Amino acid sequence: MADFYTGAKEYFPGIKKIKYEGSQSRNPLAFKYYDADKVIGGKKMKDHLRFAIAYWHSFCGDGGDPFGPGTHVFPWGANNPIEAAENKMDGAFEFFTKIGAGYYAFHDRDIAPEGSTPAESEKNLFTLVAKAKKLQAETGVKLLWGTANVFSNPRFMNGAATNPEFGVVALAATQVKAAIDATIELGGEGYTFWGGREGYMSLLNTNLKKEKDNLARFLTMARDYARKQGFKGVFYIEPKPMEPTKHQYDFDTETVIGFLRQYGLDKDFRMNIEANHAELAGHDFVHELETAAAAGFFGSVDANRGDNMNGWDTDQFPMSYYETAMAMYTILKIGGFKEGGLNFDSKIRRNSIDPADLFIAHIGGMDAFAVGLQIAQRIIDDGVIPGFVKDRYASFESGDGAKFSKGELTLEQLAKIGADAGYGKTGLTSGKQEYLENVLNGYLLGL
Ligand code: XUL
Ligand code: CO
Repeated sequence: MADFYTGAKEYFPGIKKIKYEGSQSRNPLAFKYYDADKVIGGKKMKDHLRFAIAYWHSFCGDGGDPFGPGTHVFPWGANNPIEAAENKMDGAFEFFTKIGAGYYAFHDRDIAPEGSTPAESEKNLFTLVAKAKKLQAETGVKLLWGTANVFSNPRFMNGAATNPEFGVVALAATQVKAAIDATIELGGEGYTFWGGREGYMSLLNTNLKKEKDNLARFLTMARDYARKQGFKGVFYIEPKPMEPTKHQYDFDTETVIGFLRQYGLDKDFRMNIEANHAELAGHDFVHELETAAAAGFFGSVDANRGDNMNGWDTDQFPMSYYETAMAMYTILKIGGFKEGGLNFDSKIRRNSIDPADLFIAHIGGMDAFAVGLQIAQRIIDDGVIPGFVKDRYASFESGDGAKFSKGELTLEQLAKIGADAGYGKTGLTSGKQEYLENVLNGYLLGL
């Protein structure tokens, strides 16, 4: 029996299941570092990393950009849009099983075409959901999260939940309700809200307060509906500061946490952090992860990277071991993923047109996180970096410092402690950043 799924036709012929061959391998279609069953820190790599494939980039995006049409030719040829969607789904599950990813993620419109009425759109969606359910059972691949595309169709050009026209908000609801139903039907572990066009281009035509109130009301309704239908998973908000609007309401993790708390949504929603979005907000990827983790809002990751030299969402595949190590260190420190995972919200370049390129790109991304995981575990096991950080804050562990931490001091008492101690050498302690960077570089070089 083949160790991968194929439908009636094999869509990636000549490519077998991708295997781990080790760092010395020169085979572009083999993992060099991702060894799914290898145990790191008591857990298999595959269970740490929980890789997911993004349906939209891998099977829908055709390489088109504002300057020219698509360059990626998909072989899903069919007599009608439903048949094409079914073929595409066969191709998608063939890819998931050949690359060895345990999860996938989709928007409603990625898997099924829009119909001419909301009812027909929903019927189309559920035709494909039935097929996905069957293929999930056959292959063991699971749904990390589902979502609704309420930003591509021109009717959403002024936003979905934040649209100034109530009628559009109601049409967005038809999609979100159906996408929640689809996610529940497929056992999805999460449901994501990326705020597509929820933001503004100009305050001259925008009632910002009303739009944010409406967004919160919409999210509350979606949460209540999903819970009523028995959804036990996590709701994610995916922060992004700009693009497509000039100012997205879900700007970054801190902004979203404030929003969730303001509107009483903080119990059900967590963060889906995308590396490239973090960069657009002027943050490192790891800053966003650490910020979410510190506030108890860490959920899932959209794995990709931007380009330092330009300011838009390039959605390139992750390849920096430094970034993946820092990311995995934060994730390991809080005990790893629970419902979330590493979803490759990444796309191959417009000029990467060989069928193998989609595999090569994912292999590189999976290897990069496998390296990052091992470096992160090394940081923890070696203890030098965490030990340094622990010692740096040791003065809060005993005496007056401990009293301060427990909230047992007033400002007057705190000031008296300072005054009694005097200036002396207090505060003149090295932060040793360069030393710690050298230690990390040593790990990255395998020293
Ligand atoms: C857009 C983006 C989306 C979300 C899902 O920048 O990241 O693909 O991940 O809607
Ligand atoms: Co994303």
